[in-house]
Amino acid sequence: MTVNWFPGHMLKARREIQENAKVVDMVIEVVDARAPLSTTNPDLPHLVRGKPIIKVLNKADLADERETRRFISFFQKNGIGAVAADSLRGKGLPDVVRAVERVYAPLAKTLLEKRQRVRPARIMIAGLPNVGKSSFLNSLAGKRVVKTGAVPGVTRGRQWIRIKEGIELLDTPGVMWPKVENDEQGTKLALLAVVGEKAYEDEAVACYLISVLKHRKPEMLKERYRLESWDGEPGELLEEIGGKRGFFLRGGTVDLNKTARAVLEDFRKGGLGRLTLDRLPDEVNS
Ligand SMILES: Nc1nc2c(ncn2[C@@H]2O[C@H](COP(=O)(O)OP(=O)(O)OP(=O)(O)O)[C@@H](O)[C@H]2O)c(=O)[nH]1
Ligand SMILES: [Mg+2]
Repeated sequence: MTVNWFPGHMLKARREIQENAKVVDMVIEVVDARAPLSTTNPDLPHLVRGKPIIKVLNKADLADERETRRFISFFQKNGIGAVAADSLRGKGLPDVVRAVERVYAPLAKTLLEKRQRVRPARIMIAGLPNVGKSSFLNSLAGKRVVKTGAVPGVTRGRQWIRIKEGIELLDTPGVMWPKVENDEQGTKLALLAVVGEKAYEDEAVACYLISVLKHRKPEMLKERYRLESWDGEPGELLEEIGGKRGFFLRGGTVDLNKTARAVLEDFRKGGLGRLTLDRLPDEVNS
């Protein structure tokens, strides 16, 4: 029997997204550009009942630029508007605004045809923990933050932020929880700090990272940690890294746990360069 364990706060967050979706015209789903598929929650379209979704591939500054461009055209080919962003430096925002306007255009046209006033496009942000929802919201709102106040009626209590003429943003992003389909995806989520520290072994996550780097950026791995070669198994390389860093336990064995944490921190801070973890579906077997 599978136990369907779903804590109360997760249920509440889901319900909130469902409720908020009713009063918005579209949803911006923030994903991590380093793993745009693994940080997507496949339930979102269902939760928001088919409201248009625009994907923002955030933290694009940490992802491989070429891979990001390929993911964006992949999503676009599948009819999903997608834009790359770096919320810390405010990059990609004009593209986001254009994408919003493009999605809203047909809705605005319908309103005009019905001789109704075209009101501002209303947007909700949603995404997994730590993908950068709040940073993105702040950078999109920028200095132009105008809380337009609670709107009477169904939207009572919700705060809207006027982004520019014609676009309003719900001030609280919806947190989604990941749907972990397999071990590799879970490991990627741990690497990106989407799932908590306790969910995965640091050593296993660091070894996964080393195996990816060994395959995709061996020179970088070798140089960064001054390795003799990159031939070894990930566990052996981790041990060599710890030795080079002087992370020893009493008795002289390498402190693998400390080494793993240092390597993970290195990656998360961008110290290992740009790296995209997900592969496009057509690349999986290549
Ligand atoms: N390099 C880089 N870091 C970013 C970017 N956006 C956010 N971050 C960092 O990622 C971390 C998480 O950002 P938040 O904006 O708090 O993410 P969130 O999705 O709101 O997280 P929760 O509220 O915990 O769900 C912070 O350390 C941010 O500084 C980005 O575009 N590039
Ligand atoms: Mg937040």
